[in-house]
Amino acid sequence: MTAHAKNIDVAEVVAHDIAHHFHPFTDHKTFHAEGGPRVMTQADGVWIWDAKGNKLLDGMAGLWCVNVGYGRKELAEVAYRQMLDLPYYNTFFKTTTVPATELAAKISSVMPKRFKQIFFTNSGSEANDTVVRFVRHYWKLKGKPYRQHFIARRRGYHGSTMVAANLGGMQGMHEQVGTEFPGFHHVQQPYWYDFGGDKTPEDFGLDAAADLEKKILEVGPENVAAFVGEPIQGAGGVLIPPSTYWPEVQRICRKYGVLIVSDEVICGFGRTGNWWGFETFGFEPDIVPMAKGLSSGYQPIGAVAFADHLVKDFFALGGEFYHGMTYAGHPVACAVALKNIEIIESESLVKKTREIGPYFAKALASLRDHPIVGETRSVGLIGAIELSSNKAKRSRFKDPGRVGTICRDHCFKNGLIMRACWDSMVLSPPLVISTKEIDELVRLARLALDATYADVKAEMA
Ligand code: PXG
Repeated sequence: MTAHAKNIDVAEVVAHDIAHHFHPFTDHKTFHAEGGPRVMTQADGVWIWDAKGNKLLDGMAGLWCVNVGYGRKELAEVAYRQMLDLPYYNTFFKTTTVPATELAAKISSVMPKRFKQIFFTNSGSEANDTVVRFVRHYWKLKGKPYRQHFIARRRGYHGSTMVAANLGGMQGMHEQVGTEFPGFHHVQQPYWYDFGGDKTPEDFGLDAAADLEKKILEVGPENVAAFVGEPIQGAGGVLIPPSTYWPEVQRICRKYGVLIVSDEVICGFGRTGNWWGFETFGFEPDIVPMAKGLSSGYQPIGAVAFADHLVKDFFALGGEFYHGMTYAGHPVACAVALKNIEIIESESLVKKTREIGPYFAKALASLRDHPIVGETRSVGLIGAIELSSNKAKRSRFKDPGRVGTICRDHCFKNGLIMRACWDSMVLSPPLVISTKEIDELVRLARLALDATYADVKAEMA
C-alpha cells in the first residue's frame, strides 16, 4: 500500500459517506446495511487499490472509460499547466480557448472526413440531449417539422438526464420517471443469446433490424427523425450484434430518410479495435455522440460530431442554437482529452486493441467449459460472460441479476472488478492491458465463477 493510502482513516470516510453521500444508481438501504462503500484510493495501469490496501484488477476500466489506463502523469501535468494558464473560460459569445479549438480539430482528424464540426458537452448524457435538440431543430429547418420521433433499442443506454433516459430502453428507469416522453420508441435489441431461439445469429440479426422497419411504419416514416443505437449495447450487457444487423439497419434508415446516430460513448476511442464502433460494424452514421474514452475519464467531457450535410443547412438556416452548458468545452477537460488522444495515437492503442482482441476472445472462451457459463463473446477489448442455469438450453436463473450480483461480489472479494448487467458478466478493461494481465483476469474470473457455482449449484436446471 502507498504512503498516501496509509494516512486515510477508512472508518471515518465510510461513516461520512453513509451520513452524507447520496450515490448514483444505488439501493441505499442495502448499501448501508452492508457497511457502506469500498474506498478507492490509488491506481496504476489496469490495477486499482482500495484504502485497506486490497489490489484489484479493474476489468471495467472504471465505468468503461479509462482507455489509456491509470497513472498517466502527462495527463495530470497538462491539467496543472492549463489551470495555471487559464483555468476557465467559456466558448459562448464569439470566444474560444486554445484547448477547445485544438481538441475539436483533433477529434475531427480521427473521424471520417465528413465529420468536421464538434459540439462539446460535459458527459455522454448531455451529448445525447444535444443530439435530440439538434435533430428536432434540424428537421424543422428542413421544412419537415413532423419528423420529431426517435427510435432506439430496449436495454439501450444513452444516459441519465431526462431526455437521455427516455432515449434509453431501461424499463426500470422509465418506470421511476413515469410514463415515457412522447416521441421516443423502442425496438428489439439484437441479443441472440436471449432472443435468437433456434435461428442462426445472422438470421436473427435481420429479424431484429426488421423490428425497426416495423416501428418506422407504425410511427409513420415521415414522422421519424432518427434511429439512435450503440454499436455494441454496453450497459445492456455487451450485446454484440450479428454481422447482418447494422448493414440492414442502415439500409432501412436510408430507405425512409431516417438519420443514424451512433452512440460511441463506450465503443469510441479504440474499444472495439477501430477508432469507432461504426467502423467495426460497417455503417455510416450522420451524428456521433461520444464521452468516456475521449478523456479516458481523467476529466468529465463529452462531445457530438455532426456530418457536413447536416451542419451546412443547420448553420445556413438555423440562426442561434439555444443550447449550451457553462462548462462545455472546459479548457482543462479539453487539454486533458487532447493529450489523451495523443497518447492513444503515439502508443497505437487502437491497433494494439485490434491485435490483442483475438487473444482476449480466446482467453474468455477458455471459460466456456465452466458449468454456469452459457456463452462468452467479445470484440476488441469489450466482452461478456453469460451465466446460465442450463447451458444447452441457454436457460436463465430465477430473478434476473441475482446470480450476476453474487458473481460480481465474489469477483470483488478475489481481486477482480467485473460488472454484472443482470446475469451477463461484462468486461471492458483498459486498452493497455497485457496478455499476462488478461491471463490473470481470466484466472480471477474462474475463481469467482467457481464460488458462484458453489452458491447456486442447487438451482441448476
Ligand atoms: N451512452 C452510452 C452508450 C453510455 O454507456 C452514456 C451514454 C451516458 O454517459 P454519461 O457520461 O452521462 O454517464 C453512457 C454511460 C453502467 C454505466 O453501469 C454505464 C454508463 C454510465 C453509468 C453506468 O454500465 N454509461
